[in-house]
Amino acid sequence: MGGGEKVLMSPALIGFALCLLLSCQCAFAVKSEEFRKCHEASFCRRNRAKEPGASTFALGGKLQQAAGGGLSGTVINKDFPGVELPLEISAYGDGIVRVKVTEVPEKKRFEVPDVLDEGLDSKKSPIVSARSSKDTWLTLGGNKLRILHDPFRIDAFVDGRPILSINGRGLFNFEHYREKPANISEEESGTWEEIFKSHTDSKPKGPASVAFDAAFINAEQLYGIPERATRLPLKPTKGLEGAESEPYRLFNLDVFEYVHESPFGLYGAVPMMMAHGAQGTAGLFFLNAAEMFIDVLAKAEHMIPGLEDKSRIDTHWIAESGIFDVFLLLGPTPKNVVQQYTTVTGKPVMPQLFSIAYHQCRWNYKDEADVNAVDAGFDEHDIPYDVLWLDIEHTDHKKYFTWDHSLFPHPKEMQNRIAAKGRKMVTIVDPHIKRDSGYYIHEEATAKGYYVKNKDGNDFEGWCWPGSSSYLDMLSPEVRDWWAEQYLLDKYKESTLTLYSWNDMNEPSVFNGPELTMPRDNLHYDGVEHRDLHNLNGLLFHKASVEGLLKRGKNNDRPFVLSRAFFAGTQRIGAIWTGDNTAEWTHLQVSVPMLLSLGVAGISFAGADVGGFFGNPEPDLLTRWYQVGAYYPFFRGHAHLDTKRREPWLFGEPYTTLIRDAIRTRYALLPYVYTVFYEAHKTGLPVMRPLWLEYPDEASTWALDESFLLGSDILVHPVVTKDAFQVSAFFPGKEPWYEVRTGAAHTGAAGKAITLPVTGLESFPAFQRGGSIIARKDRPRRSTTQMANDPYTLYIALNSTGAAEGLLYVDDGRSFDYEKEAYVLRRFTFQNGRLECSDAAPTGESAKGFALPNKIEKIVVMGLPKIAEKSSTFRAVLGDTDGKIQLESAVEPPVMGSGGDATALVIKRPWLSVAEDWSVQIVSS
Ligand code: NBV
Repeated sequence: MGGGEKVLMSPALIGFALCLLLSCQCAFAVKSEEFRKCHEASFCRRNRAKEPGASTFALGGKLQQAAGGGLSGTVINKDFPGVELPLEISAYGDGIVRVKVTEVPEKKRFEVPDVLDEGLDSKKSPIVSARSSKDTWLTLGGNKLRILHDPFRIDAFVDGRPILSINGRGLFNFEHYREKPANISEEESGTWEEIFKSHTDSKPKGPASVAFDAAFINAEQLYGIPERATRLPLKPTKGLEGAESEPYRLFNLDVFEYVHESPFGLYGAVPMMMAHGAQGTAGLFFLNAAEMFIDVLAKAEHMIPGLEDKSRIDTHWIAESGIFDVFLLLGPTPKNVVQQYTTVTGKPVMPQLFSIAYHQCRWNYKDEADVNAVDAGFDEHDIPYDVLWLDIEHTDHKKYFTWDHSLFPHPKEMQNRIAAKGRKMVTIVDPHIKRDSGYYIHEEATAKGYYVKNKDGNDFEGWCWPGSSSYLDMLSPEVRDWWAEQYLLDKYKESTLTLYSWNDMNEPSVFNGPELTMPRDNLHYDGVEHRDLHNLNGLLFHKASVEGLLKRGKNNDRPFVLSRAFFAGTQRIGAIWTGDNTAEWTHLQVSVPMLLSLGVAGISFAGADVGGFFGNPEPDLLTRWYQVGAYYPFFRGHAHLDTKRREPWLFGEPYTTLIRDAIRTRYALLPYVYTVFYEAHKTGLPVMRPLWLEYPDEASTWALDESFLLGSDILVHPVVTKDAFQVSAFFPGKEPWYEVRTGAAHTGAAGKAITLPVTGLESFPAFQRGGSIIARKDRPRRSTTQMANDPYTLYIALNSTGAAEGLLYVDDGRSFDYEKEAYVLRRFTFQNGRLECSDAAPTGESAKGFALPNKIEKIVVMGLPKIAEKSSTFRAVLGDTDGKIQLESAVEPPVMGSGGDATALVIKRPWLSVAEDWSVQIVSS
């Protein structure tokens, strides 16, 4: 037990009770009183109650040029003479500024490791500064920063316009470590010991909070700070007429049966916010992994001197401990902000192709016969899938890296059988280690002292699935390295190279811990308290597992590990999902804003359990979920142990056909989705995007979060209500959008949404942008492996000038060879009836060691003017560089699409090679 806990029941009893509670299909949802509110956390209470102007902090002296670029100085607290807090200001180009305030190194204040991109330091740029008696001005290219000396305040200006002000309201607070007073006054209650429910937090270091206000000048909407099940635009929590609501909370927790509309923090945390309005976009990233509360204010009541006339949205950030380490992201566009943020925390991984295809999961596929039957079921029903998952019941008594041989007597043969069909498997590996003297992982971890300690320095014991458990201390690089080795084929017995991994419960979930997690006074590597790193815990575990697959990967495979907990920077490590949702329409609805918010905060490779984890979806809900899920970046069906079986063919017709169509649509679009992932990997732009990210000037998009874009070229207006007969659809931009299923064209209506009919369950509104060219693979197959050599179909969606353009990225779909330029990036352009295919790889880079044999089997041109004369003949003429005709292909005349005006011209079997340069002219005669 954590030493600080008051034991009311024996751990065994608590564990048993909790296991029962958690594994049963309970009729009630999350109990909000189980989770700490701001007023129950003394650090939040203290800071939230502060009146504007309360800050007693000032700049200590002159800012100096620091070694390696940037400036350094000190910040002082006028209430505590003698306490000097080192200050560092760095710039990375002209769009990113880092302001860091900490304590002297001897105080060992925790600074979050493993989040910043490794190359960030090398991007530091010099700062020119000019000082007056009141302030110091810093110039960063066209942008400026003003540091006010007293009170300490930072204002950022882009092209002369103020966009962000830190401590303008005077709420900056940095509680330095101090001696424990002999008597604790009532005012200080909760600062040196704090009780929540039956748990006592010993708080040996006392008050250590870090807080500040940030004003986003001229912003209209705020987004970000995932993860919570709520709308994308952040609603105000304070300054509202009537009652205040809870501030947003960032504290990674295993929230049992979360509800669909709640500001509660869920399994992961990214302390990054983006503000957008007519004058531009700005962002803020607070690198701090402690528990955090954030208020968004409805009204700007307190004037900021010098910015009195500016409209703004105020926010107040309050962290329990750590340091002030804030990155200002100066935009000025939403895309710039995401790019700046991912310059700081790293670009998303490039996934293996199989991992963005369809995954079939369930808690649990019971045994080998079940695995074989499910695998065969997909083939019998002609439904593609790539990965079959095994949940905790596959292990020997929840000892991860082992097999329950009574259920899975031949794990290797099973994996190989699945692999022979070109598919993969995933097994779950949770972070709680069963305290069982016969379990090699536990024995070694104990002997080597690798467990997180309780406040008294003994191995922490908590309760989780295996019963009494301990937790590896992933803050220690040595422990991570050791953990990674457990994935080696000779360590993880009966595993194979086609087995990948899944880390659940890594918040960490501790059934008998405070708020179902680890006591804050537990101790990690180098004496770091759990409170300091809590939100980083999941990332560290995820990272160690990924390192395991890298160590194992003799064949140079890109790793794939799905994690439930995450933090800023997780995008560099792998995929995440939104945890235990419920089979209800509201959960299908909220999955979209949840994933959009993650993308805004850099985490693209994410999905929600298709079908809903708890409960039994009606067949129409399941069908709709597949239709939406086919456009999630990560696409996996999953279900709770106690739910009815729901493999895609179990509901009969028309559902099997409709689910098959949805999954096949995803497979057909994979070349495009993979290209979008490549763009994300290079630029940081999310795979799934809110409309305003692509159309920032269209104010009507700023609050939209039901519709979304996949990349820039596919727009989805998902159907997320029962028996829907229409959806409200906003078409951004001025160009037409073509329905993916029918080719019917729609155009925006001057900033207004239009009503689109939904004719039945088969009708699902997804559109291709006019002006884009998308390469698809339309032949239905069993899995991505069988699609490798399939030919492409080009879908050319013309804009109003009859032009279109698109990219196609291809590599081996599997290895890191693409980093050595073994890839192909092709550009397709269409203008004046001429389609051209050319190289789009940066100069000097091209397919080194990667040959792309695939041909184009069909070209569909949408949006040509209606041809009255069906008898007109068309020819597609392929000329070589000298203009000689190489090939002539018959062309089907434009056919009417079901939208009335839509026309599509189809060039059949041109058999053009994607890897070669060519052009085709469409000629009518
Ligand atoms: O491992 C069992 C489940 C898993 O299926 C689910 O996806 C996780 O989010 N796990 C949670 C623990 C049980 C939750 C009730």
